[in-house]
Amino acid sequence: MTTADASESRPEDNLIELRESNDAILDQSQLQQRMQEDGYLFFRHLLPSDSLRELRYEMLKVMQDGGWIRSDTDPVEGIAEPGVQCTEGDPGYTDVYHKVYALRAFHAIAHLPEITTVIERIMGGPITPQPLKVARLWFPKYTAHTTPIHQDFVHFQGTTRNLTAWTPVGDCPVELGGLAVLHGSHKLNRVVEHQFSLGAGSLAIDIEGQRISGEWHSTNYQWGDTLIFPAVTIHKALPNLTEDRLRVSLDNRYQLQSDQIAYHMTQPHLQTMASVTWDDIYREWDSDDPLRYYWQGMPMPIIPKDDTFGNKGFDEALAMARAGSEPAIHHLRRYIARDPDSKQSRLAASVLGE
Ligand SMILES: O=C(O)CCC(=O)C(=O)O
Ligand SMILES: [Fe+2]
Repeated sequence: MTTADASESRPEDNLIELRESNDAILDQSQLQQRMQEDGYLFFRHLLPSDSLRELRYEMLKVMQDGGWIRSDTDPVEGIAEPGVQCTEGDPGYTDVYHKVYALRAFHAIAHLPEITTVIERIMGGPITPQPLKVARLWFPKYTAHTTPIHQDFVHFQGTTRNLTAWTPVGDCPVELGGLAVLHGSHKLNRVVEHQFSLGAGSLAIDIEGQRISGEWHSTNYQWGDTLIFPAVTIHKALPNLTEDRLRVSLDNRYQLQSDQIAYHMTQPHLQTMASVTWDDIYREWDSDDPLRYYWQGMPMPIIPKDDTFGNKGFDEALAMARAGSEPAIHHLRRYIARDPDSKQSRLAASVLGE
């Protein structure tokens, strides 16, 4: 996709262009067949760019007011304030993130018919966007914290047939750090072992160690482009290598209304990091807004979250920190900064001798 001389070769130089499926968008069996072949479907300009442009302004204005975007710039440029870097797990991230999370437009995008009709066609029955929506606000050159190689099931659970839809809020060329999928990896048809890592979700797959191979597919994303994949497709984010631009994207999940949902997917994202409630999120919304608690009354059974994956990663971080691993120490310090009295923070403090 991109070329570079060998001296400046980077992992993303070996990317293969995503297969576009706009030509098959109305053809259910073609969509299902391509999903079966590739482990993803990719559509150019699926979401309306006027809605996304409005959303981009609103999101980046909140980030500018929160000190993340240079105050002397137009927020839509997404130019990060020099010296500011934070990510999921940092208290400073959650403060601004939950202000972005309160924007109605951010939730509404996932419900647009442009996407829900396509998801319904792929899944073949009545679907719903899951209540827990996600935004990723990724600082430039903060590459140790790039989302690592993973499968979504370990984080979002419910069923492995759930679909994720990833959309940048703005153009997202490769160097800004878009999403890449491991072509055909869904054919493993199982959740593979994950271990502790920095980056969103804190869990990564060691694909070499597990002898999993394949080609990485990605693209220079444009406004409205949407990548859809099931919860066992292996994927990762590319590093944001730009000088000064923030990467802003959405990843929302969809399920059949008849399928079960894990409890945490009915709650706001990063809730455990800041104990935010839907009433907090909805504070400025109209009281009769149909998007408030829209899932209540839908038939899906709610099941408890399975903490096995996360607990294993945390135990690995403890062991690695004991052995002096800097990323693991950084991870444990975040727990302590967030909530020094939690059980995990006390374990972290005893390992770090703090
Ligand atoms: O955007 C990112 O950095 C991660 C997104 C992701 O893993 C997903 O959409 O499932
Ligand atoms: Fe993911």
